[in-house]
Amino acid sequence: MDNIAAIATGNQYSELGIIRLSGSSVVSALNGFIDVVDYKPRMYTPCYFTLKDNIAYPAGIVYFKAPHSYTGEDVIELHLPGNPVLLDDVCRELFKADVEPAQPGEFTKRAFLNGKMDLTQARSVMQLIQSSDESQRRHALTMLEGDTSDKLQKIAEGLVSVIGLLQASLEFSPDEIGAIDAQEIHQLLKNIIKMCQETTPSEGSQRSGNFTRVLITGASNTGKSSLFNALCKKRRSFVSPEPHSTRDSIEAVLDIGSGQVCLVDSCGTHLADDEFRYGLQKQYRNLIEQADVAIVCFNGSTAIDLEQINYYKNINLPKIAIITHRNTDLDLDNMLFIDLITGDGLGALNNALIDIVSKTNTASLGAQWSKSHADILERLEQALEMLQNDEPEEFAVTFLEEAKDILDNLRGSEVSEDILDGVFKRFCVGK
Ligand SMILES: Nc1nc2c(ncn2[C@@H]2O[C@H](COP(=O)(O)OP(=O)(O)OP(=O)(O)O)[C@@H](O)[C@H]2O)c(=O)[nH]1
Ligand SMILES: [Mg+2]
Repeated sequence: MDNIAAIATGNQYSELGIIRLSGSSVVSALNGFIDVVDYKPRMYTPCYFTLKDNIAYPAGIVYFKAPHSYTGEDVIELHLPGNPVLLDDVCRELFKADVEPAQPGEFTKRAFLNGKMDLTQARSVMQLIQSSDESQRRHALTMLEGDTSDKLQKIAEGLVSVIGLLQASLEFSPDEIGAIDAQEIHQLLKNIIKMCQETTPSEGSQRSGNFTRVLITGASNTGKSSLFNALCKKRRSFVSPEPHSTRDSIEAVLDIGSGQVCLVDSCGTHLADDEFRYGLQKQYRNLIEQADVAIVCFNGSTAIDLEQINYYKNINLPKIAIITHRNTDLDLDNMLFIDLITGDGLGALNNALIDIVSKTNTASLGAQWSKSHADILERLEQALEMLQNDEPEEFAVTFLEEAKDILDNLRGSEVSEDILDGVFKRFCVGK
């Protein structure tokens, strides 16, 4: 595959910045830039990186030779001083050579395609990058370590053997294959159900419902609750000119025409300068973690500071910016003006929502995992009940095959490009 590169360490000033490259010819792609050629895999090699201005920056490289790397391809980590401007310049120069900018999640996608991890683990990488609270981080880590993947693998294997046994008993007479003990099949299925129950999704990953979650967020007093009420056509959320009037989030199922979404009104985003605000901020982080789409409100009648603008830019979700109160000359991606007193602009927002939701791969990892887990368990229990009640085995096989399909989809054993892209596009670039 083509060479790709991205800044792996984020856009902040720090002692060290890392650009990660992956591809079949990253070694030669770096040749003109660094002053070392003979470096050993998995060793840190100090070097100088020369930009077009002929300034040689102190650098270092760590080379991971294929297939012993994160992506399974040749990977080079280029260590440089952690200055975002310098890192951007270096990337720009690399992109003029034989290197393409990495798409969000592309490193992990390549790892998946090269058999370095299964889809459950890849999704966990995404959740780990996005996780803000400790229980979510632990959940992501357990899956990443392959613990859950191993269990899912065992469940899948168990299912294949039970389905195989049942199909054999349907297709062949006992004279041909010997009698298959019904009790043995029941016991096998009970073991699978027990294994499945033991892989219950952790609390941190659960959330209500399985609709696309549209979170209304933004600073205090920007009209979030007014917008929530206007969209719901009901006075559900408390509106007041006082800041911080919304504290607990409020949810409503909303029909946007193309389907239903779960709309969430939330507390304002605040700097954590006291315990009360810290509590709200923590709550908000959980909400954004669970959201699939963000509507970010800005109050056009007051000065919109850089913090709010950066907040919008940094949200790693499909998003819409809404200017309330009064239009401004602010220029953000996907921006709409809405007058919540007259209702002007609500139709345009509804259309924008239909558009963005149709492109969103709805369920976040937690929701998808919770839902799939419940669906699998339900089908396994139904199949067991049928077998125990001596109902026709064909029906039990149908339920077991459905459970297997859901499991395969979750593990990525049989996944289409579309689903893959949906999963990987929500990573940040550099992972
Ligand atoms: N003129 C005008 N006033 C608005 C508009 N939207 C909201 N308001 C008023 O702005 C004030 C704050 O609105 P809220 O909807 O409570 O704002 P919020 O973002 O939910 O605020 P918090 O929950 O406190 O963070 C209320 O007095 C609203 O009536 C608008 O588009 N135009
Ligand atoms: Mg409010």
